[in-house]
Amino acid sequence: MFKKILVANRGEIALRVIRACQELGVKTVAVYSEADASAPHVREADEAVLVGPPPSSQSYLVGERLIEVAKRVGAEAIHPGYGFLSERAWFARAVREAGLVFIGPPAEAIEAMGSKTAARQLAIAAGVPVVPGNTEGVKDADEAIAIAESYGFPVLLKAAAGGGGKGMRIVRAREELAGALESARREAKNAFGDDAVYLEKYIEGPRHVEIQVLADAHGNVLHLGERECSVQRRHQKMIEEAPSVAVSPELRARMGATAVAAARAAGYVNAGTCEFLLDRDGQYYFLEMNTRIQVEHPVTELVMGIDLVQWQIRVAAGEPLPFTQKDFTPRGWAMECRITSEDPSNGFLPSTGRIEYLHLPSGPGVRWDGGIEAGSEVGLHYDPMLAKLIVHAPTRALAIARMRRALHELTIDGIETSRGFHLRVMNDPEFQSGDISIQWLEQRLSKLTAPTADLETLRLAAIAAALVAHEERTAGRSAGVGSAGAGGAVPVGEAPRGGSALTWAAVARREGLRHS
Ligand code: MV4
Repeated sequence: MFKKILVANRGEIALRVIRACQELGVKTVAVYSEADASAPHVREADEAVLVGPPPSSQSYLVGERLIEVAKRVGAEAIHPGYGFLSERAWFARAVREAGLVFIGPPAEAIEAMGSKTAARQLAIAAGVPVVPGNTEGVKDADEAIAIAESYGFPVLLKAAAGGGGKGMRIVRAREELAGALESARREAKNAFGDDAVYLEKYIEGPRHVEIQVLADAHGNVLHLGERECSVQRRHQKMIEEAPSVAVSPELRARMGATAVAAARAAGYVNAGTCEFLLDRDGQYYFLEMNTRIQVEHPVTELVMGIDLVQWQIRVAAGEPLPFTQKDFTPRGWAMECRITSEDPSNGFLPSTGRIEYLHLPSGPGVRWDGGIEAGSEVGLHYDPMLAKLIVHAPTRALAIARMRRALHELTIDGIETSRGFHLRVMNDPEFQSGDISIQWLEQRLSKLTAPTADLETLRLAAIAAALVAHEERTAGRSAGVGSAGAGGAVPVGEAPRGGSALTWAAVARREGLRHS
């Protein structure tokens, strides 16, 4: 096992890696920008090195400097987390050439999956189902029209170098193709420096289901089931769960075997994820492979009972996986809400400021993977994701009830966050039914972000809430809001149906007493 690892990231994932290392008895070295001098990941690591000014292009993305730091402090390996340098093949290669271990897949596997057209070719060769489409960039509009007409409209133009939805255009009729091709090329060129665009049949209303894979350097490749990631907005996932209501044990086994075949074809080692579209008929199509640990990995950890980040480190150190495929059957239901510094009532505008007060949820089945604390300054230099709230329960209905309870326990003062939005999703009957697709959130957004009451009603509620809280404080006893008839008691062991489990009065009481 390594003695010391450099953590080339910040925020919650840097802390997540540090925690894994602490449990493995591995020393950690944090790196940080000037904006992060007092960040929790800096304090929790055994050592920390300043690597540059706030912009990530001058700090967390300067690979050569991070490698230099790793060598200077005597680290043997670098964990890149997600984002930043995690999927840059040149960085994985530079780390290896410096005589260090990159805790992730080989540079060649990152490269093989980095180009979407190359990944499609590799998948097809491995017998992995992909969406009907071509596997090379289209020459011109005439060729695109000919290909599109062979599958039928609608089709989707995609950037060959792409990912994350950039350079994508839905084309519903032949007249639109030439214009869409031109704008997709322009966007792809700007985003990736490569204007190659190819074409796929457009799948309407699918789910986004991904399979976690884990591979060691001894030829063992296993899958850890699926994550349902359909609840997303503009290609940003908001809520993830494991398992998926749409995946039976039989489908899980088939999709899992497909993901393992794709990983083997790429020479994959370490943790990775195969993304699929799952259509309404239960057909699935490989989209791409993410060659990193993902934000949503905790839901898999909870239902499979394994620490994925520790296993990333162990397989990077050469340990063989001691598991067989039979060891991985999901137990219960896990759900994750991404807590972001965005204002849902204002078009998800990023919110900045100081976290004045922070109260974290806890209790049975609750996990908080965060990178913030009271006093943290939230700026615009980095991703707005502050933390992840993850729950685990026996069933999906109980996981939703537990998430609702945990979201009610959470207080973040000083900035706007996605907390209230998540509460409304948990209370949404369509979300509760599980009948969702990748379009669901955007179609439902106006209902989920509409003001709940007019301003005058809110003002009166706030005054009433302050009075209730004051009354209880000065009376020096618990009035028990429930006994006054305003509380929302929930029968033990039951998932509350519809509506909110906690009324304004109960919330006021908790908040009022918490701050006193
Ligand atoms: C698709 C698709 C429908 N049909 N491909 C979006 C980003 C990239 N990972 C692939 N994406 C899609 N590819 C075909 N042939 C719909 C999407 C898509 C999507 C996929 C996963 C999660 C969210 C999405 C949101 C919009 C579109």
